[in-house]
Amino acid sequence: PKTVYLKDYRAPDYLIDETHLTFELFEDHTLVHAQLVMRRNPQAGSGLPPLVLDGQQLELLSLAVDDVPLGEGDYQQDDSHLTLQPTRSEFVIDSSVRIHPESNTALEGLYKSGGMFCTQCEAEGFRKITFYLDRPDVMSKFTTTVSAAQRDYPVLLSNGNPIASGHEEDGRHWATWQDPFRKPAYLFALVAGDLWCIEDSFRTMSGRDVALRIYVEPENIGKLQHGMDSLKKSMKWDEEVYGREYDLDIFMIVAVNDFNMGAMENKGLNIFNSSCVLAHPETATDAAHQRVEAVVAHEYFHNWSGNRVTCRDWFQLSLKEGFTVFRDAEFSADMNSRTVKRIEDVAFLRTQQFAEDAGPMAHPVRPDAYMEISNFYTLTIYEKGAEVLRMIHTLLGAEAFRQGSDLYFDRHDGQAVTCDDFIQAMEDASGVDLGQFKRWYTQSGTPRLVVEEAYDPVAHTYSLTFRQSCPPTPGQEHKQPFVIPVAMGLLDAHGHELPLRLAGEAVADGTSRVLAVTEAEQHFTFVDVAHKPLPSLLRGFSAPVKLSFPYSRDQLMFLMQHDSDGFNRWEAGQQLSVQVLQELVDQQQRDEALSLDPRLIAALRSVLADESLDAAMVAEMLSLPAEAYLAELSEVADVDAIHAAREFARAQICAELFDLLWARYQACREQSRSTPYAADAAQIARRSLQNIALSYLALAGSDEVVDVCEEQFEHADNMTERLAAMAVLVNSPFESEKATALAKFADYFKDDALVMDQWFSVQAGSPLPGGLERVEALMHHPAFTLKNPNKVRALIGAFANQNHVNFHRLDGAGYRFLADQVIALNALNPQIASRLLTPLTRWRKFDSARQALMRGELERILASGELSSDVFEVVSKSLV
Ligand code: B3K
Ligand code: ZN
Repeated sequence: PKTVYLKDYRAPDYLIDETHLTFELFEDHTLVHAQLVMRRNPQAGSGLPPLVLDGQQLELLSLAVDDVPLGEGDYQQDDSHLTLQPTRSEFVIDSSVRIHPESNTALEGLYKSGGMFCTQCEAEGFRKITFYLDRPDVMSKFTTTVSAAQRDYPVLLSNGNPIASGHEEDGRHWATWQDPFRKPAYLFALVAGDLWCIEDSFRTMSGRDVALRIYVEPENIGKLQHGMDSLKKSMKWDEEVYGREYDLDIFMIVAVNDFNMGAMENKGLNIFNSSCVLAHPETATDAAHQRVEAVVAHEYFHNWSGNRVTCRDWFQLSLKEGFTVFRDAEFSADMNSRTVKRIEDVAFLRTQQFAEDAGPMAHPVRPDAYMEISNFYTLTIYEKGAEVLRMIHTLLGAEAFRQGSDLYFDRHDGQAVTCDDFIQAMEDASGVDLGQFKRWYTQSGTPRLVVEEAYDPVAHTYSLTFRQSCPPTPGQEHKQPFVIPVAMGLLDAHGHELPLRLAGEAVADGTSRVLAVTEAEQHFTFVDVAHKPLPSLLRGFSAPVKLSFPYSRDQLMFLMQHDSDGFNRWEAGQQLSVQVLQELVDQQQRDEALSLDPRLIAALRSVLADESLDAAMVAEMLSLPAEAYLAELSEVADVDAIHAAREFARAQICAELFDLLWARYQACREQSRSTPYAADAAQIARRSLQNIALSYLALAGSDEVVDVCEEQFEHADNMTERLAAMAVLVNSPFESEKATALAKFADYFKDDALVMDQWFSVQAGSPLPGGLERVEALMHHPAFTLKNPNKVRALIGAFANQNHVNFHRLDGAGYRFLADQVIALNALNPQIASRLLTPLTRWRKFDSARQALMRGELERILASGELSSDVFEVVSKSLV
């Protein structure tokens, strides 16, 4: 595969003003007729260069230009292009091709999921449907006719509005859809199937009524209400917060079972992985409900940030993805608990994206080269991209940011643009120079920010010195300083916030402010500071950096109690836990008896005892940093020592705080029993406290705890409680209770694919010995198939990503197993194969024995035969 470079970008030679498509769907093939109304792009030079259309795996049946059929000598074809020589600057191309959705296991282009036809075109799937200029800067008006057997495919959908339909005499029927908005081909969608829908409507801010429909296979019709509620909330929020109104008369979502990603924002016809839109209290956890709300919002928000204004090329992917993740995160924060949302997002970013930034696939938010664009739908593009947007929001303030986004949407409506265009709009609206800030788009790696303090008791000044640096990443040895917004405050000995006045300022300006660190080394001096304060730094995680300040454990306990910033209270607890756990890891490595710093217990005791604290915060504070996060923080991750240390700490917490945990558990469970389920913030908070308490209690191993576990498993009216109780049993030594629970669960839910995914995941994640053998056995379970991405993620993905001790077995069997699955999937579904590989790419984090084993498996994959560009790129870059 060859590398594509941003520097090689050229505007398209030709444009496609209109695209008229006809699909004839059959069981053993599909015919696609495309009529493209084309013209020379006046912005791309003079003369008539050859026209090079993209096309892959297409069987060309006929081709004509301006109604004149072309013979074989009139065009050239290779495995991914069709080239011909236009003779006029305006012309019409007609092509007919045969494709095979029924055998498309890559789930890209047109494919079948169960009994329905559906599409996934982003990024480059449309070229597997017809010959086209498959690039986002070619925007066209689409008219689409779909014809299929009426009995099996009563519902025929595409983008835009339905404009005609009819019947043929042979049991077939057809429908024509027209999308009035010009769009790139990656936003094209088609669905045909035996689907039911729920319907609702939304009145927009200008008073138009929009029909809302969510389509699903009939057995899932009862799981759509939460998705619909989420959609209506999203539409309202985008009007209120961004002034963005929906623009078509109809908005549709279709749920499909086989889908590579979460969902896709096709214009007017979003296609969703069923896991991201179906939700019912009895089958979906609170986390799943929140994910549905977030993904529905995300795809809906793309209608402006992505569809009305799209990307010029795929290097600009974060233009739409980072922005839209930032938008959906703010939406979720407004709908639920802002602090808890931020804690979850930061924990995820620091564990996963920081690891990506430190690995062989590290790339900037705007990459400058790729082999396979599908590999660049990454945590860096999405999550770090969202952090970059959040920093702009922080630096500009909410009001100027909104003016900037208004300007961006107005200025570029209907265009395909770049990250620079976005920044320009933000600068023009705010007057703030973001020139240096743009390094966040071009430099990869996670910056380090080392902070030192100095107090002068005579002058009453307090200075903070910031030193930033960024480790080398592939292709980027040296980095220039970033603009790092540090939200901060100063606490006095009573935990009160001090007014903040920097040297040179006439008056103090509030008690929390944002310092912009722009130099490699920079000092900020506060004046009028009567006593030495304690700093609260990087409030709300105001920048995606690794900040270090030499806090003592006592200072961290103080911040846990007194910081006015909820995020930083949690963060202080995490830092305390990290210090304490790292000490245990050291003890374990030296073969010493483990001894837990009692201050951690004391801190958690006061958190647990404080009934006034939000239950969600209590649950978050009780959660020790994940093994993956501890691994990320280590120079060389000792997975066994990390696991032993963390388990030891958990057991101590259970032993020392049993009574408090028990009391809070019982109180929560009692409320669960007496209140009907709702997926609202208060109940979600309560259940998360209840479930984490139960997971600690179970470590006592006593009969009373087994009893409450079984009670919760049997009698809960919702999946959040039932699954948590089952997970606790699965991770316990109570073999017979465990077996009973697993069997009952599987028997009851065997026909519900999404519930069985959870059943697989819980077992795949269990750190008890023998994990690999259990996973291998589950691969033969009748509900498992490699062809369904959700199943692959639930079983293999959960094992390799969440079950560190078993996956990193010293004999390398975990690595060998993963490599075998990657090799099998490479032929079936390259995108899923390549994603599954991620844990092996992190080999540099481990000891030399594991490094050799992991590299060995990467080399085995490389030598295994014909590799997809997806797998080749990741494996070859990982071995460099
Ligand atoms: N834009 C899609 C991404 C699909 C990419 C497939 N390779 C999902 C989203 O971010 O909304
Ligand atoms: Zn997106």
